[in-house]
Amino acid sequence: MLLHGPNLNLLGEREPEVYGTDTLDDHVGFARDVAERHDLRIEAHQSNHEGQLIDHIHHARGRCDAIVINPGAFTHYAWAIHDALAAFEGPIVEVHISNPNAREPWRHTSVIAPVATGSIMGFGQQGYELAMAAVAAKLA
Ligand code: CA2
Repeated sequence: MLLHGPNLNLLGEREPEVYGTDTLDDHVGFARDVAERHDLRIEAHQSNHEGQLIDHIHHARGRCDAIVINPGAFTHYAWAIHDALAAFEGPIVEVHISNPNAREPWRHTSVIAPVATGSIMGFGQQGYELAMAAVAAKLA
């Protein structure tokens, strides 16, 4: 399952210097192509609502092999997403298009990282490619 959090539906519309010009559909399409090369299929969701993301995570349990998640700004304070991910049994990869550690101090904390198998940040769209390769390697 590939999950995107709040405001990521606006990618490509603002702040191209931080997030590039690709839209969310571009990133998801790219991730799908890469996943197929690893013999993986993607179910993708984006939501601006914490509870809806949590519902998606619950629905992934027992059904999806791995979760790749860009939680948007929920990364920095959404402990309920942390708890939901902690109840997921497979690999979890946290992805960020920008490098939050190189930005404002409030972005330096991730409450997702402690329950992720690993985190990939700062590589733009390539982060999704790295995430799919990491999932494939973990599942192999
Ligand atoms: O770098 C990332 O992928 C982030 O998860 C993006 C989040 C940000 O809060 C995280 O700290 C890092 C925010 C995405 C907001 O994206 C927009 C794109 C265009 C217009 C408005 C917002």
